[in-house]
Amino acid sequence: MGALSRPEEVAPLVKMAAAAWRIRRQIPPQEHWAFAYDMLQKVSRSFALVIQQLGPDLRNAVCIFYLVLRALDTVEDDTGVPTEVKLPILQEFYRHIYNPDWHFSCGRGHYRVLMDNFRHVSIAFLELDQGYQNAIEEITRRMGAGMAIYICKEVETVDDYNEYCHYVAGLVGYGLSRLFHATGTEDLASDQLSNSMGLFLQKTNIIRDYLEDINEIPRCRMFWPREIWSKYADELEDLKYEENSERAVQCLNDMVTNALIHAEDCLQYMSALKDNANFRFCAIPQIMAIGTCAQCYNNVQVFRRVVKMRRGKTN
Ligand code: D61
Ligand code: MG
Repeated sequence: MGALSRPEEVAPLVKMAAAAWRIRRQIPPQEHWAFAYDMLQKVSRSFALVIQQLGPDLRNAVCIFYLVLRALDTVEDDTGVPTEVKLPILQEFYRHIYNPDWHFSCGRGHYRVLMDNFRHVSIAFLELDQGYQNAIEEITRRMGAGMAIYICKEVETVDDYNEYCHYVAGLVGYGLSRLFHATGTEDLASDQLSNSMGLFLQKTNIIRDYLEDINEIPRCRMFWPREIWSKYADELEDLKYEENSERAVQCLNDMVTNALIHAEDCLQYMSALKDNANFRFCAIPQIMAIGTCAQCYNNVQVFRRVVKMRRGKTN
């Protein structure tokens, strides 16, 4: 129903479908590449389209970069894997990507299919240029090490929050800047600006996913920093109860304001991009994020139901 009841969203949706069609014809013919692009579409609602509209060379590298980190994140997020098993996998993941015989089964649904067939990702990775491989390896190593730290540690302070988001998203920004630079079309962006690109996206997700995360069974980890929520409640889950609506919304606004700190860096990062496909790749997720921030700000529904941007509104 969604889009048809909103005629203004039909044209963008048709445009997106047409773009997806054009793109599907440009995938390398081998089985591992077919698997990679098929998986990309299945595990990433938000990034599959923007990755596929990149230039041919960069597109393959970013697709593999995404799948490698998504697999790493699947290990991080699987609460069924015991810590003593999980830690060495996270820490050594950057070496496993070179070995098509390695795999570790975890996660659910499409994520499990990705993990079970990870050899396809390795084989595709090994076909990338050395410069791309090096960037992907280094970011995977640093992200895995950072995730391992936060398996055993909670996000307490705002500094912790920034550090955790750096590991899981800021580092993606570093990696993408290096991949952009390696193609020769872009100057190498500063670490500060690259980090902010990731932090803004990750913090927006963390804000939006409050309810989903707090209701998860078994309750996994929460990423709202105690230093912020403790100003408004004794326990983070208290924010979801109706009697605490006023304080909950104040806390939410505090969280959104914290995320918006990164917006200026993001604009500066994007204004320096030269290639139009790279610009679109960066700007579309940022626009989604700022839209999500606008939708969440002062909105008690974040504590009642899941607040998501509709696809037709995203173009
Ligand atoms: C320009 C364009 C895209 C950018 C960017 C700059 C800078 C950073 C990022 C994208 C990363 C933004 C991450 C925001 C979404 N958060 C997650 O997916 C969480 O997992 C984080 C660890 C895995 C990161 C995988 C990733 C994501 C986006 C990419 C990419 C790799 C590679 C290339 C392009 C974009 C989140 O995942 C939950 C889930 O969705 O299952 C979590 O576990 O917290
Ligand atoms: Mg994760």
